[in-house]
Amino acid sequence: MIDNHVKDFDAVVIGAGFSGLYMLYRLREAGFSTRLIEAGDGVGGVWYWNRYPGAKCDIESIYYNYTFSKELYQEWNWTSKYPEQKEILSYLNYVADKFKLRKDIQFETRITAAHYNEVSCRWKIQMNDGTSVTAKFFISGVGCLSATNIPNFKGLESFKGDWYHTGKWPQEKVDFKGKRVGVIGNGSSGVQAIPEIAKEAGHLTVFQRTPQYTIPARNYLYNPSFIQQTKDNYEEIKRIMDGSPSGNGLQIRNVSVFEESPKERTKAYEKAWQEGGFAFTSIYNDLFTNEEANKTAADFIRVKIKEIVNNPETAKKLLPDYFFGTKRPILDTGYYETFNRENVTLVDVKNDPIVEITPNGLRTMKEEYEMDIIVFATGYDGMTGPLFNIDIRGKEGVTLKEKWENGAKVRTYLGLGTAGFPNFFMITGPESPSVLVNMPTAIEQHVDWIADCIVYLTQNNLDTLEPSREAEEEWSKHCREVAEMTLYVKTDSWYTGANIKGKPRSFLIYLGGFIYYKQKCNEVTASGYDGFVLS
Ligand code: N01
Repeated sequence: MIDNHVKDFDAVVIGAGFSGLYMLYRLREAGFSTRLIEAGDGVGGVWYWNRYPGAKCDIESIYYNYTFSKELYQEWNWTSKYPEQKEILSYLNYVADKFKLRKDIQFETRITAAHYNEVSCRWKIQMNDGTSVTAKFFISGVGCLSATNIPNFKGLESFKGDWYHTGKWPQEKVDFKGKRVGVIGNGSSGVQAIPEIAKEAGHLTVFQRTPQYTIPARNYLYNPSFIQQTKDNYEEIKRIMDGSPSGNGLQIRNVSVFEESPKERTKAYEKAWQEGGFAFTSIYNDLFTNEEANKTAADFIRVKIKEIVNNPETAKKLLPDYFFGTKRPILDTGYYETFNRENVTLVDVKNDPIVEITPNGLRTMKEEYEMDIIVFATGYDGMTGPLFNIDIRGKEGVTLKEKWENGAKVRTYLGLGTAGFPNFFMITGPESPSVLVNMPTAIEQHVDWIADCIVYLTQNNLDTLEPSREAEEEWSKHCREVAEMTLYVKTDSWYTGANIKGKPRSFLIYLGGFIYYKQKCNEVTASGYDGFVLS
């Protein structure tokens, strides 16, 4: 039970996902009084909210976990290569229990505002229940993908059936049996949910705006002896995660597409396709920087789609034409095959846009579809969305939204902090490698950096730390320059903010590589926080 009488802390952390739980653990171990505030009634973050059918992780489970505790790594047994949402949620509950974290977590409470007081050098944090607390350090673990995007379709309130967003799925099972179901959206969430819903629904209509490239996951159950091996090789697993550019053991083969003949390429793509997983994205080193190189992988997948999908008209609608991998690559279990089912229809809403939700379903320009349930797999206002949902104000009462010009001019130093907001830290914030690295790896690195920084400030009797304007200008410029060298910026996606109507377009994920990024963070620490202003 939390003690509601305590109103002042060394640190307040938002969100009980991978980030917040480890942040709480590190700060408590270092002796700081810490309160973690969580909107849900349990721990888990995205894995608490994303309970939709088929939800699972697309990173191998032996890498999709914390490595800070050898004991924890020895105790936990993953059952399959790609862990299901339920299993990850159990893992995070296990972590919360093992390290007795719950006593410092205030559940079912949402932080609405956090204002910095320049006189006291403390943050005042306001909650939706009307209460407030103060803290020297204010740390965001809100995640990159927690602000759901429900497109503003006319008439949603008139719909007589049930509707759900994949990222706010109810705890109880949704019964699709015999129902007419519509799924809007086919990103990672839609591609996972669609095959599962199709198995149960009377009829499923998929409303697709942009076709997607997806690669078979080919998930399988782990052999217990394999899991024992990973435990015996804990140090090696840690080293692999630390030393790989994406923090998940995947190494990009240092070979250009053009160094191999078309025949060799097809063989390499086919081998990776049969193996399943993201190995497909790591076969060549220029897939995401060279348009012609990219086209070879895209063409391979387009051929696969035509082979898998029986109806040529449906297959044609499913063929993507953007650069492969510039929207997040997806792993699937029977996605394209689902469109061979008699109870599944595909509607191309780029050519026949959704006009409105009606009491009985949904109307496109050309047709009306009757439905009992609508599933919004329409994604998130990524990166800045969760931060802008809180009224965060730094020096002189300037809001984060104002400083970042509503997203048009985001400026951070290493994605960890932003000038004018002293003692405010972001775990996997904008302009850090975040979602393009295995999240638990990126999170552990950020949390360790932040915890070490707070210890340093305390040991040196310092009150505040914030990035200098020059350092953040330089870092943001570097982030933009690296992104411009890739094909990512050429595609409309949530990475670029193009998925949200009116959102300024910017690429807020650092693409210079996790290894270089970590080195840079370590150098900053070693230099006594070069690029930060300390007082
Ligand atoms: O969201 P998305 P997501 N009318 O933005 C469509 C992570 N994740 O929840 O492409 C019609 O990718 C939109 O169409 P378009 C992962 O990082 C991981 O699926 O914009 N359609 C698109 O098809 C992922 O990238 C895991 O044209 C509309 C879909 O909705 C991220 O979360 C699992 C529309 C949204 O796709 C987000 O994935 C799940 C409209 N008005 C999520 N608005 C794993 O670990 C949007 N769409 C496996």
